[in-house]
Amino acid sequence: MLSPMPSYKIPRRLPAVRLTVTATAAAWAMALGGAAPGALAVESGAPADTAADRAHRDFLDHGPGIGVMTAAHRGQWREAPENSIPAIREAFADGAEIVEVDIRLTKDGVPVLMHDETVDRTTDGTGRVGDLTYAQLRALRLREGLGGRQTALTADRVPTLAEAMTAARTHGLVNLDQVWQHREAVWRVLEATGTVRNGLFKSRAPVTEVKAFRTRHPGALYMHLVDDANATSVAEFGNDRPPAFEVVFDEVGDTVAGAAFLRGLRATSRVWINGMRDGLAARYTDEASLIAPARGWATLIGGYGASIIQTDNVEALETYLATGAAGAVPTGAVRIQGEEHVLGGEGVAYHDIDAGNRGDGPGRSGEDVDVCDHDGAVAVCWMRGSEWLTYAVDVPRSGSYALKARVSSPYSPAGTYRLAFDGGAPGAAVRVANTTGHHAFALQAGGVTRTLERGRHTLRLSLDADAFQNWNLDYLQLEPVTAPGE
Ligand SMILES: [Ca+2]
Ligand SMILES: [Ca+2]
Ligand SMILES: [Ca+2]
Repeated sequence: MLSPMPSYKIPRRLPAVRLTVTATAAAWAMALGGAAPGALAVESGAPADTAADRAHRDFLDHGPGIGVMTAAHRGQWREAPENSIPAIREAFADGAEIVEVDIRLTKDGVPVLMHDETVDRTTDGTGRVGDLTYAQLRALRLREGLGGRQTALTADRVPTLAEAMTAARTHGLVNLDQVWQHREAVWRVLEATGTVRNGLFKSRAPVTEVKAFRTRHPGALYMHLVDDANATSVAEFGNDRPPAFEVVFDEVGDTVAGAAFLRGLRATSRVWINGMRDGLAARYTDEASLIAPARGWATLIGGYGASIIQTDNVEALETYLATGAAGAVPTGAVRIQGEEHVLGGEGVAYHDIDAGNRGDGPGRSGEDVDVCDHDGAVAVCWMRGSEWLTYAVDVPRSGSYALKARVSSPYSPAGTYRLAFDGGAPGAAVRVANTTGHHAFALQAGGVTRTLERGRHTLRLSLDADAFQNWNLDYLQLEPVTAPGE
């Protein structure tokens, strides 16, 4: 893919500071090499500068030296149910300045957080949000992560917008998605909760409608969404441009992905680009970033001028912004890509139960192993009972290694695997846990530790024939276990 323009500077920033009460002052003092700014402000009698104050100020700053802001898609759903209060808290704690949430109205007109039209995916209930009263909705329990019918229930409930805004008040901004048609009701909630400075409206509505809203509520933060269908709307703002534009391009050749167009936006506003899926910013995705930053975040920032990135991987993006590295192999560890199996064919190097590559990813020519490309994550897919794969593993240093696997599956159970080294007997079955989506990869500890000598080993991964199997393998990882005192 082409990098479209002379590069923007990729700003490095301090590692994310956990927003826990006990850690904040000390962490800032350590990070800055001095006293915590909050503590100084309190001592001098000035009001403390909250993370939300800083996010509000940063959002309105489009100057050349600005840092990149992180927006957490549906909150930190890797640690809590999407669009839940814990997901909002965890996103901010993990370093996001902005949390994206989706708003719908209940039958009795209460704005609540829910992405889908129905509650089926994310709760233990069924039906349309608009057909349920708030009391009915509140009786439901949210499922973990991205939900799904086989995903475990939590004790968390569907939050109201008022609860979400209150949770964010001192921590950061809230990108209010799907609210434009209810914008006045939403505005009233922001006023009532004292969170006018936290709420970020967005739409791709006609510019006259946007201008009327911004005139009526001069304090409202607003971002305008542009793609090739409404690229001309930018000019209609004249000299009264919003502080941010969300740019969506499914192809690198789109008008809105052009260098001149993006330079024009950057001159007056922040540029928000999405990394969650293919087609939001061509194929520059979160997952591609984890393989090589140039395939995602580095190019979005350096080439396309992104100054806000919305992500499904807050921690990895924060690490990238702090260090310049993404998806790095831990020191001393060995990563074995699932799709990089030994060659040699069916029955020799692997066993795959149906001919050819059933996946849409870059399988090896003439081989039957199924390889999928899940928004940039290249993984073995269509994994079924009785299948097996072999790998050549170069161990750099003799010692004890813990085995982990980066996997995905929306099922409970998802499946199991066994590992055998150097022709030995397969080990105990390792259970794959539901990650709440085929596209939701997570590194899971296998509970297996092996002592391995330095040098090349053969590793065979096999799936029991008598167990349910429907999961995807991005990679296996051997991580050195450090003995105490070593
Ligand atoms: Ca196959
Ligand atoms: Ca298969
Ligand atoms: Ca892989």
